[in-house]
Amino acid sequence: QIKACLFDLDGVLVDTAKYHFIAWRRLAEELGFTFTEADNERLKGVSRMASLDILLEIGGLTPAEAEKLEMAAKKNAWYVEYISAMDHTEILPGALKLLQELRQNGIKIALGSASKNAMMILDNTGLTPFFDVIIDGTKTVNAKPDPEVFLMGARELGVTPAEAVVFEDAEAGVEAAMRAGMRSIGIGSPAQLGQANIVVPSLADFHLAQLRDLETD
Ligand code: B16
Ligand code: MG
Repeated sequence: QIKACLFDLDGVLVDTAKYHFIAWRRLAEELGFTFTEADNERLKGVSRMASLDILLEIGGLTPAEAEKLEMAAKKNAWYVEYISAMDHTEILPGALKLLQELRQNGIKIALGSASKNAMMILDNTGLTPFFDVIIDGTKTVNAKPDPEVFLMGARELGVTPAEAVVFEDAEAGVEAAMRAGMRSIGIGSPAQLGQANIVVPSLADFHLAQLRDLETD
């Protein structure tokens, strides 16, 4: 029986990918190269430093570690500036309704995000009260596809992996769910998230009955 749902944040509950994109693009411009929206796809669900490595690879740059830390800090300061202006209007379609339905049905809810800025985003959008447990990038050591973030979430909720379902928009996140022994709902395209048990274009296309169907699979 499914007792808990674990949600990724960026790309599932809120569209912060656009803010990550403009902040990384600003850094690339400053470094003298172009960073496109297609390039940005590669950064989804990936940790901050791993994202920087991808960006630098695109630009053909190999700076020293200290410089890299400065670059990441700069990008993050811009990103925080952008997300500090977020409000509830930036919650993605279907997210609020699903969270409300889950609560009404006694299903526990956890956050499983790679972001170190998750708390600010949850607070600004008013989503914080929905969560029984919040696991974000400040609590984990290993980035997705490592299953750590979801295993920690399930443990704190007091459910087994088999009783938990993960909602993810990134390939690395779906893989992390699989490695945690959890079923997953992919939010996006089947071409990219084919490993998930169910793939829907957005949370607005997901219904509680589909969660029940998973139990009988
Ligand atoms: P930060 P998620 C991830 O969040 C983003 O998808 C990814 O693009 C970002 O680099 C990562 O968080 C780290 O974020 O720089 O704010 O710590 O999708 O796991 O909720
Ligand atoms: Mg995501």
